[in-house]
Amino acid sequence: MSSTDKVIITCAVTGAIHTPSMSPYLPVTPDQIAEAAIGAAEAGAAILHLHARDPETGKPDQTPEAFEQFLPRIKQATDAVVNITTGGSPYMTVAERAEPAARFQPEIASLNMGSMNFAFFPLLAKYQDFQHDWEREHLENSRGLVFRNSFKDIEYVLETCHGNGTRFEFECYDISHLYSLAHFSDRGLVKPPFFVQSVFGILGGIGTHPEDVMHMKRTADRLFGAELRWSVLGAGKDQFRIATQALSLGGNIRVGLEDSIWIARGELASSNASQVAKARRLVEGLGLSVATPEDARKMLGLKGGDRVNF
Ligand code: KMH
Ligand code: ZN
Repeated sequence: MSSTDKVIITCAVTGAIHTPSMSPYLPVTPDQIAEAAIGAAEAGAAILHLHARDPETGKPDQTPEAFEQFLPRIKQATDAVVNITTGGSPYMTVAERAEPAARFQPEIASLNMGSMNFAFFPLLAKYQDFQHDWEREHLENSRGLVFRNSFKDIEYVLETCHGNGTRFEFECYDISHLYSLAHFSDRGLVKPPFFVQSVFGILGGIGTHPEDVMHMKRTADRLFGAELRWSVLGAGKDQFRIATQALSLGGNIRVGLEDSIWIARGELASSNASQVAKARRLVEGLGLSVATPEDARKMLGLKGGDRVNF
């Protein structure tokens, strides 16, 4: 893995897993998403990983029109790197999921590296009252949910973004996904450096044990060597424990309400910025420094914030 004492903090501000009834702080409207993203950038996030939602119901909305409501505002207010999801929600088709990244040609788009069960129904034990009808179904239906990312789907996203200069956050939820990324590298369809986002703790993916983190790192190091730019995200309560382990191993980290609505045990995060500020304290406490957006652009070989289409 390339070694530097600069750590990229990514903030994923809203996502498509949590629902409005779980936290009053989950950004839902374009104004809330823009404010959350700008606050996260001011707190030290170099990269903003973005999803959109329906402002009335909070349901994930992957139409370009939904993203158009906040992308220009974020670009005007910050220099942070904008990363548009192509994961959208696991309930959507890959064609729907790829549309916003194809249209707005961001510096980074996420790219999910394998098909898997993607389950959040155990949250039903914790939440009984919902503000919107879709929320209960969203959780319940995840018992049968397969997040489809076949080789054909991955090729589709690559082809759709081909020629736009968009690079990728390769989301790897298991060891096999690293091998799929190596396959695309062997075919010359993806180019180094490889920004690998290792995801721990999704039911259907790898767990959150320190040995899981080590195994992911060792395998990624072996497959990608000096071309690896390794980042981690821990889902839910394990977010900061996994971030701390990865920091001590030379990794980059992702936080944000997409992945965890908590700031401490039993305490909701009142903003994305509060999680970024905590991440910053961890980084600096270990004698490392927080990468600026310009640092992140150099580390990941990005095209520049002036070459996007929004
Ligand atoms: N919430 C992450 C575990 C994407 O946007 O492409 C999954 C994710 C997928 O971030
Ligand atoms: Zn996402």
